[in-house]
Amino acid sequence: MANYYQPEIETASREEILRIQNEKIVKQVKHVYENVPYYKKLMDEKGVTPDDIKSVDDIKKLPFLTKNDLREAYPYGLLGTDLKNCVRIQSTSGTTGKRVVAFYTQNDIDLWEECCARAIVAAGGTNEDVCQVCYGYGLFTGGPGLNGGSHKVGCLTLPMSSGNTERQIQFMMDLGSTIICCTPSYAAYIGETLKEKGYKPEDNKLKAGIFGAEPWTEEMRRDIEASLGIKAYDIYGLTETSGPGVSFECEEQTGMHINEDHFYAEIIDPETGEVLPEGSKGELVFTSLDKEAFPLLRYRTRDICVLTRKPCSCGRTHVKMSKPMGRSDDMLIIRGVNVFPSQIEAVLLNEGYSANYLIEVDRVNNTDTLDVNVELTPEQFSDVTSDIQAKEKALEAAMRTMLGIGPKVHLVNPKTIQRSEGKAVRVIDRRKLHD
Ligand code: DLL
Repeated sequence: MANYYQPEIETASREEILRIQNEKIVKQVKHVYENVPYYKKLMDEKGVTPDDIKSVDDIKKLPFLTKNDLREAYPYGLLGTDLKNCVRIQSTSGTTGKRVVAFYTQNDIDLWEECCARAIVAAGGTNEDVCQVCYGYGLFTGGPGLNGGSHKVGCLTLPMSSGNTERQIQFMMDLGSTIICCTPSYAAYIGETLKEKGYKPEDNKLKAGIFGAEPWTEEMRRDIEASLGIKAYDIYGLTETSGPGVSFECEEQTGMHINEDHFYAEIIDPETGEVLPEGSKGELVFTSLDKEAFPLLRYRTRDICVLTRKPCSCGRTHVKMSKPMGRSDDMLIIRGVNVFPSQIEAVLLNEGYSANYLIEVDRVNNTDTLDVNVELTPEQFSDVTSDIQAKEKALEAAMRTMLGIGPKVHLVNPKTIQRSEGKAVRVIDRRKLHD
C-alpha cells in the first residue's frame, strides 16, 4: 500500500502537473531575466525574451546552462535574489576551479526538504521511524538534505554523518534504526562490517535504505538488501538543483519519480542539444521551476538516462528517470566524491611529474578503489625503494588534499605507460555498472 508525503501533488493528473508547471515557468523565467544578468545576457544573445515563454513547451527556446557557466559566474553571478535573502550555501565535492556553490533562501530549503521527505515516505518512512543519516554533513548536500526530510516526516533523526563505522553500528543497534540513508557503497560496507562482527541481517531493526549520490547496480542493490535485511531505494539529485530529492524511487523500484512540480526535465542529444522524445537515451537537463536563490534554467547535468511516463503501480504520476547510465563528460564518482581526471593531472604537474599517467578505478567488495600510476622521468628514477615509497606517499597526500579522497599512487619506471596515437586513454574504469 503506497504512502505519500504530499498525496495531492504526488498523484496529481498529468493535466494538473502541466498546469502547475506552465504557471511556474512563466514566473520563473521573468524572475531570472530580471535578477540574473548572466542568464539575461545568454537569453539576449539567443534573442529570447520572457514574453516568448508561455508554457513548458517553450522551454526549448531557452539557452542551456553548463558547469562551465557556473564556473564563470562563480561565486555570485547566478544568484537570483539579494544575498540578504539567502540563508545557506552547499557545495560540490570538487575542488579549485570545479567547485559549485549553490545558494538557498529559507523557502528553497523548505521545498528541498519536502522533496527529501517524499523520498523517505516512499521508502515507508513515518513519524514512528528512527532514521540514521550517514551521508556526509557540511557542504555536501546529502546529510543536510536527508536530515531535513527526516525532520519533516517526523522520524527520530540520527545525524551521524559518514564514517566511524563502529559508532554507526553501535547507534543502529542501541537505538533501533529503521531507515538508513547513505551512499550505496557505504551501505555495502556497513553490511560487510555487521557480518564480520557476527550479526545476522535479522539482528538489526532496519527496514529500508535510501541510497544515492553515485551510480550503483541492481546486483549491488541485491547484495545490500540481503546483507542488511532491507528494501533499498535509489535517490538522485545534484548540488546545482538543490541536492538529493530531485527524484526518488518508490516500492516498484523501476526508476525514480522526478518531482515535476519543482523540476522540469528534458532529455537532449549531448552532441547537438536537440530535445529527444520520451524513451530516448540522452543527457538529462533540468529547469528549476521555483527556486529563488539559485534558479538554474536548462541546466545540463551531464548524466545520461532515459525518461518514461509508463504508469506506475505506486500511484505516483510524476515522470520516472532511469538510473544514470553514465556521463557525457569525464567526471568520475568515486566513493561518492566527484573527481575529474584534470584535477589529478593538475596535482602531478604541480609536483613536478609528467602528464604520463593512468587512472584505474575499480570496485572491490562494493568499495570503489582509485589507483593512479605515474611515470617517472629518467631523472626522477631511483632504484632505492624507500625513495620511491616516500614520493608515492607525498603524492597521495597532495591528491587527497585536492580531491577529498585518497588514491593509491604507484610510481612506475620511465616509458612504461602506453603512449597513445589518438586521444590518450587516461582512465580505465573497471566497475561494472549495469547488468
Ligand atoms: O550527489 C546529491 C545527492 C546526495 C544525491 C545524496 C543523492 C543522495 P553532487 O555531489 O553534486 O550531488 O553530485 C551529483 O552525482 O550529477 C550524478 O552524476 C551523481 N548521482 C547522484 N545521485 C545518483 C544516483 C549529490 N542515485 C552527481 N545514481 C549527479 C547515480 C547519482 N548517480
